Amino acid sequence: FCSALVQRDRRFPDDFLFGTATSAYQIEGGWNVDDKGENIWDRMMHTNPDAITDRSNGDVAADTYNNYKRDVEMMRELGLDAYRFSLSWSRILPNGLANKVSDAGVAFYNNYINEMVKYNITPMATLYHWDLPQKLQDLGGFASPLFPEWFENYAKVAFAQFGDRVKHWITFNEPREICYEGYGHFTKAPILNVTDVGTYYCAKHLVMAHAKAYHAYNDIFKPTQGGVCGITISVNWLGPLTDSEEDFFAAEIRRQAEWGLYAEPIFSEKGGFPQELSKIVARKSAEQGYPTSRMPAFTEEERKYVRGASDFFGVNHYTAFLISANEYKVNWPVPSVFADVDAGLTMLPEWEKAVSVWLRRAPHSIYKALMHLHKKYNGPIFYITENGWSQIPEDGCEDDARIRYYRAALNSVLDCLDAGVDLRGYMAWSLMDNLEWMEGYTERFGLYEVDFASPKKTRTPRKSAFVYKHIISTRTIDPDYEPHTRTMWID
Ligand code: GBH
Repeated sequence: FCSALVQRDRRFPDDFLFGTATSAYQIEGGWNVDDKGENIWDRMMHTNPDAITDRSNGDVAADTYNNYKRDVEMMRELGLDAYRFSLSWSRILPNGLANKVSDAGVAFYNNYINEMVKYNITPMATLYHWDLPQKLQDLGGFASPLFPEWFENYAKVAFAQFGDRVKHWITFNEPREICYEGYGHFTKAPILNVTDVGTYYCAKHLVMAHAKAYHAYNDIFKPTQGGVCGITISVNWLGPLTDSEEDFFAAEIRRQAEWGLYAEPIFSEKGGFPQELSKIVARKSAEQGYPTSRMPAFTEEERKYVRGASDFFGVNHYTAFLISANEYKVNWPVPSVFADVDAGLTMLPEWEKAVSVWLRRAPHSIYKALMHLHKKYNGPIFYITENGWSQIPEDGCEDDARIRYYRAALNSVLDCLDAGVDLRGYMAWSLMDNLEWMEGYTERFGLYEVDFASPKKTRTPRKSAFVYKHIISTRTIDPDYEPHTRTMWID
């Protein structure tokens, strides 16, 4: 029973959506064209360049603002079914609030979306991929209880402007990265590092904002537009290091803190924040002298409003970590989310390393993560909305490590489909090299290389682009396929 043969024979369904993903700030540039407002990444990168590995910023990035036709041409070259991109809030609403809609901002996205639709590429739009209007940050951002209202109003503008063509909506990209990294830590804008309550306050308001946008779509737009609205959560596989009961419990608590905070209120039957973690935080908060738990509660009404408020579960998946109750601990600030969890984490040395410190090719990690969610949340509809591999710029276009990664990942996707997981699509991160946040342009995730030094930001397909194209067109993974040319074509 030869596994290579089994793999060769397995097919992706014809209606499975193969795509790639990007986000506005990472590719668009045009940071101050027309009436676009300033966002928190514009502000942070301009005022605090030392925080960025190469002191770069997204002022121009891959200049998709001027190159969107070339981007769509690349989608056609790859033969993509779908493309996931994000809308820049401050490009559409320069004032952050919905009193004034920018004609130029709307025109840009209309052109971009129309170009995709013209070539039968399904647009999948993320409303928020980390670029909050600076003014709303000044007013408290996600820590403000007004945030859900601001977001709902922005979402309604987007649904009204683009919903005739966009049928797949994602409210937020990666709540964990927004809330933990931006509010509870210092690895994403607005680098608040409010360790005790930042993550938890943000989580509550983010989840409420998601639910408000979802209900607005459901009540006002879905009846005529007929699309779906979900959320994308980063779910790396987090399993126990050993078979001990302690490690099992530690892994569960770590999962609750990493993604349960955002998934549990929306996808669990009961709703509300994860139970064990809530208890731990409540107990520690009392010991630490806080008058109430550092993790805010949902009222009964809120719990019901949020529970079930999603048409699908978007998963960004990259890697796996092993969790230990006693080993590999670091000195987290006290109090903080990961001090609340109080567990250590590690990766195995035999897992192949990418350039990003957090990224390795961990075996079957997609399968483990999705099977876990599938069982826990009673078989929701899934999309994998990101999955990808990084290299240094100097590694160029012969990216065999990325090809190994994608083949393994997609094989794991086939395992999920065989096991009955309702997985409808897969978006590779990323269509092209882009601004990798705090790492600037030093880490590259693209199927296409971008020459950032060239005036046109020239895009060149890597070897992995040809392999992905072949997988999409044949609907199978041929482990021996070798592209015979490095010249791209459109089928
Ligand atoms: C995604 O996040 C993002 O959605 C996307 O914008 C990004 O370009 C892509 O990944 C590649 O990074 O610096 O060691 O503290 C993926 C999940 C989790 C990856 C947090 C970076 C930072 C860890 N991210 N992680 S560290």
